[in-house]
Amino acid sequence: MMVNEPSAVQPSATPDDPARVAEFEARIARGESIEPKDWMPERYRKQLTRMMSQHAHSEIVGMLPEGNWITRAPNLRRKMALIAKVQDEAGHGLYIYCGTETLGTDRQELVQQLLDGKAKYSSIFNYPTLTWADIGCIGWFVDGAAIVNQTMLAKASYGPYARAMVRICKEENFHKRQGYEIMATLANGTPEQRAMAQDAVNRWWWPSLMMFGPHDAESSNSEELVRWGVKKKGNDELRQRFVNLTVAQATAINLTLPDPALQYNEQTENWDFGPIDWDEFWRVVKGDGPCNRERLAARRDAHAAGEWVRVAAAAYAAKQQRSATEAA
Ligand code: FAQ
Repeated sequence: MMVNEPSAVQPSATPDDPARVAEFEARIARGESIEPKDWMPERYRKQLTRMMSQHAHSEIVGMLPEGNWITRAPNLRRKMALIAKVQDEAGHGLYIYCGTETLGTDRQELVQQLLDGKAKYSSIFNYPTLTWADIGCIGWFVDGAAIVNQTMLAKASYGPYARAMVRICKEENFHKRQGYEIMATLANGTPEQRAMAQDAVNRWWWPSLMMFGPHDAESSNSEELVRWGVKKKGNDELRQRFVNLTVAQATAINLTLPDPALQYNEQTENWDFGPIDWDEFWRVVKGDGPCNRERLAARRDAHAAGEWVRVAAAAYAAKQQRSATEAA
């Protein structure tokens, strides 16, 4: 993330009418879906725009580490699956940008914020994909974590976001399976393939836990987002759910999660895990991760290379408009 400090949404200058806020919160308490034309507090709109645009940017930047391996996939079947996956991520980004537009912010403006290094995207996409096993690990861990997080968001109070999440989660499930299958194949392969799989697990495990965001006590946005039904669970609960699910999956393919403190807790029925390196997390969030600069440079290059398409599309639309006016 090429940004400076965490920028929690600022309170809006003009406070919303308390009676309308109370009515809005009563709707949320009744489990009603908030739709684009409904009244909503300005801060709800801003918080959603912040979170959804970060999510959309993550999907688009998230194409880069995997796209990097399309030409090097080990066989045609793997190549086809990977192309489809990367294409799906582009689709997810587009649904979510469209969802954000329903809140009144143009996609162009959001993309510009990303290109200017002013917008956040998920920390996980600032790590390099060094071997083919990294592609398996992204599907297994990163899509796995995304499913845990987004299954909850599919029940979010804002209708367009929740509906986008339903479809996205279906596709992420397929992505996770293709990743886990790659890992299972490598783990059962030659000693070199096994070592490659274990090395990828060692490098991707902790950054995947960071995807869920800071501990709840440090999470500046959670309290408000949970109150407004956007987040249904806090960061820590979702991270714990991901750990609980993943331990058994690792055991099934004889790979070891790189955490000596990982231990089943009979009382809580959770897998306890060791401390996360939050210094590393914030370094990456603030723009100083292993690939932050490379990722933004790639997005800027892609945007510049696509300029002619935008110009052509605008010229075509203008021509269609002229023809329609002349015919009328
Ligand atoms: N990376 O107060 P909180 C995917 C920031 S999609 C960077 O807890 P919040 C699919 C946070 O923005 C992955 N920054 O924040 C795929 C805030 O800063 P701000 C993306 C992070 O919003 C797979 C500050 O820290 N998924 O993987 C991160 O309540 C494979 C304080 O944090 C989503 O975006 C982080 N990991 O909770 C694609 C899901 N964590 O804005 C391609 C939707 C926190 O105040 C290939 N988003 N920060 O300046 C969410 O669920 C939430 O936004 C959280 C963060 C949970 C990410």
